Amino acid sequence: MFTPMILRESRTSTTFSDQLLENAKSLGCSPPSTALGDIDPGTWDKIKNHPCFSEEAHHYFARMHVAVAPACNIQCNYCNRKYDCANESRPGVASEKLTPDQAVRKVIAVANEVPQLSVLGIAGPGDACYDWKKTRATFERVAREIPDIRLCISTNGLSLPDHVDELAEMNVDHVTITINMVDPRVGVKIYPWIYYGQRRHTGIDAARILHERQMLGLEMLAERGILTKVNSVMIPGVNDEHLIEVNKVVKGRGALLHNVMPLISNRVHGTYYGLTGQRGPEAFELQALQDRLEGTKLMRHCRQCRADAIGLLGDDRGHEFTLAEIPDGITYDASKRQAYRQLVARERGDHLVAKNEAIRTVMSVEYGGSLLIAVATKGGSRINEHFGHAKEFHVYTVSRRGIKLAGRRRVEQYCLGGWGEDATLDHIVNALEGIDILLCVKIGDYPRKQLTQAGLRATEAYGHDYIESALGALYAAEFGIEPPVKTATA
Ligand code: CLF
Ligand code: SF4
Repeated sequence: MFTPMILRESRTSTTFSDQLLENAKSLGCSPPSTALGDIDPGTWDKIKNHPCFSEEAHHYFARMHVAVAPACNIQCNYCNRKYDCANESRPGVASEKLTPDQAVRKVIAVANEVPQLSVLGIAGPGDACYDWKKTRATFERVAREIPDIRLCISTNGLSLPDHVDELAEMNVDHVTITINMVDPRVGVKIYPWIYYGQRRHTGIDAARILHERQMLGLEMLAERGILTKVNSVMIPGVNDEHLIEVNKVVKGRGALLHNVMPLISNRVHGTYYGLTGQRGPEAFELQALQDRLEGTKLMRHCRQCRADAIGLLGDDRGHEFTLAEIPDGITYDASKRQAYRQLVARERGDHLVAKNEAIRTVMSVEYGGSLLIAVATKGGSRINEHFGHAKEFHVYTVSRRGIKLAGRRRVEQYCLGGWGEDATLDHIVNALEGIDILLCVKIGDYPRKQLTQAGLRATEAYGHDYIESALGALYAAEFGIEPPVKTATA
């Protein structure tokens, strides 16, 4: 048995962590559990607070990036250097570049204000392994100030083998390598040149060297027990089919997770692909490819964040922390982060029980098809966002085989200043194509009607419930059985 919970909805004045603090204070919750599918306890211990390496953790924990590494040693056809590294961040306004000392000040300021912060990542804006001195200095200084923060790095892999031993010494236990090909003949269509061994290489020679260095780096990380995620950019007509082979090869060499991300390509970004009209994949194409990779561990909750992103994935607070506003002599105060972690541990225990119960419910349905359900959430594994405030929807596939995150659909916010825009609503309806049901905490009559006309049902009936509990109850109701017990309800 566990206690019903209420997450208070107050969009304007209450953050998700405030809500969690309020909830946990008023509750007697189950103890936390570390059981998570087929992941061994040692690995779970490393990923349980990492929002990228654990889908479950991303509901509770935040990462921050510091843009200390602007130099890069390769050229990708989807990057034009004016923006952050597109391997780990979408092209946008270029980040505020930081020195290691400035980065440390910023990390302390964020750790004091954002209790969810658990990971410091360096993801460019160039390549963190090539711009190594600044990366190393930043990690060393931050680890001295905040010893329990996890260190994470993202790289194109070319310089990685030179620094694996140092990464191990510094306890960097999460590394991401962007691997878009394992066949240099595919690589030549993605990389016009690389800089390696004091000179520039082009053509098949460049792609071959990059491939060999990426494979070597991957193996070296696996040998040292450093958890590795591989990011691959899906480029239709260039490497989309080839990513099946990439998946096999990287898993065979010890990658823990594979994250297939869509190419973002637009003429205004000035990239080779943008200027030559190379398109990115549609949401359904990405999902179809990910479904073909089912059975291997896939990351499906990536937000393609900027090199200076801060906060929970999908809720960037980077603009709140500009260097000019951070005092010089700032010191670290651990109290908020520690209190938050204790509360999350309790909430997570309850969530796990509710999730397992929901999975049992859907698997007990004798005859039932598959439903694609979109959920509006702002964290905490709950349906706790208004339709009009959502900037994205999490999409789940629910069938008798279980409940799976299928991805997310990014949308423009419908309601701004109390009014909804018709054009925005049209865009949202298009973005939700193929979805059967939408769950949110509130939705107005007009958008509900428009969604219904497009064949999509929206309901507030499960507002504030755990996502999985709602999906389980909904599935059972759709296919005609009563759920055993309704769990966490408002
Ligand atoms: Fe940053 Fe990357 Fe570490 Fe995460 S991001 S360096 S692994 S802490 Fe995460 Fe952002 Fe996706 Fe990257 S959502 S782009 S996967
Ligand atoms: Fe750009 Fe990153 Fe590729 Fe370097 S590795 S060229 S910064 S996308």
